[in-house]
Amino acid sequence: MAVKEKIDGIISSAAAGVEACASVDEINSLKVRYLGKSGELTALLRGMKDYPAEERPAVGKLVNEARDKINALIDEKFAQLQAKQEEEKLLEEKIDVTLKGTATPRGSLHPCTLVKEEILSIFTSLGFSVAHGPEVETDFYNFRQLNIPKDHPARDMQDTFYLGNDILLRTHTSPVQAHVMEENKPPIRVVCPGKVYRPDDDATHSPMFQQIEGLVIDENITLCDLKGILECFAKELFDKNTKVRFRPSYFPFTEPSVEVDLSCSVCHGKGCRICKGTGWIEVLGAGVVNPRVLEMSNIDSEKYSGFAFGMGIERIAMIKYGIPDMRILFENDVRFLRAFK
Ligand code: 2NM
Repeated sequence: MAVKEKIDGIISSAAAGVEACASVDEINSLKVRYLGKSGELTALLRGMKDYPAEERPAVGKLVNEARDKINALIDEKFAQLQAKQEEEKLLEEKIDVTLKGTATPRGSLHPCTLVKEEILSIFTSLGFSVAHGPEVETDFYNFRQLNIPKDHPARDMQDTFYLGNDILLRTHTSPVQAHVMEENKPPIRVVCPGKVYRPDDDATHSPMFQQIEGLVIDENITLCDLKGILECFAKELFDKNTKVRFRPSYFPFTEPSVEVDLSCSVCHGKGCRICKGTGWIEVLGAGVVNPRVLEMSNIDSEKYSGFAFGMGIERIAMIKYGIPDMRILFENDVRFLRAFK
């Protein structure tokens, strides 16, 4: 029967085709070619009417068997190729989880931040709380409330960046303490850290620097309490043998006012480069709060008295770490900053 040979021919050419397939795409197009609408087997079924009626069932059976056989070959090859393709993809995408990672370099705290945190921790351990306030202030809180009226010569001590007629960048953190006095009743024990601004710029002055000021108000507070607290602070910040010396000075918000020197922690008073041969380093300004400042904040100056002090954080960092030029603290040269890791 010629048709059987023809069908066998189709099967063996399909089998050879399947064998030669190397990808899932190729097997898919082979499937269309042999089993699709315009395939040879479909053509045979379409031409069935040309066969004598008694042969048609046998031809139909042969075509169906051939279709099943080719289908099975294709399915089997398809499964093989798909498995192979998946395996290749897995190999290609393989990652070595044992490889060393790329480490992100860790930063470090700025020396001024380290010094500020150390100073705050000394004062909080002495019972002080920490207060913050705005860097943009009014003339009232920065000056007048602190007994520095307009056109007073004391204003020349603190050259000022004005943003408007009565608005300025605070020149010290004292306005924070003015707010604290206004909003709280004594006893008050507070330290105020923060950025302050003055138009100076040289090896020992920056137009922006940081301060910490302290304020204590209670009954019977005297200059002795100030000295005791500052001695305790100095011994913690530098070393146990640090001595504190007061020299008379002037601030409009304190009376009496003092400059506070600490014995040089480098040479212990013998005289060196850091203390310029004097054995002492000027570190703070301080004094007994002027009663007028208390009265302006509605605190009864007959009943209460207080002391206040202020220091520059950059200056303390320079002393503590032996930094000769303040500008180094603002350059953010990583070779310098990394030394504080
Ligand atoms: C200093 C020196 C002396 C000070 C005074 C006040 C306040 F709010 F009580 F008036 N706060 N800070 C003060 C006193 C600050 O810095 C060198």
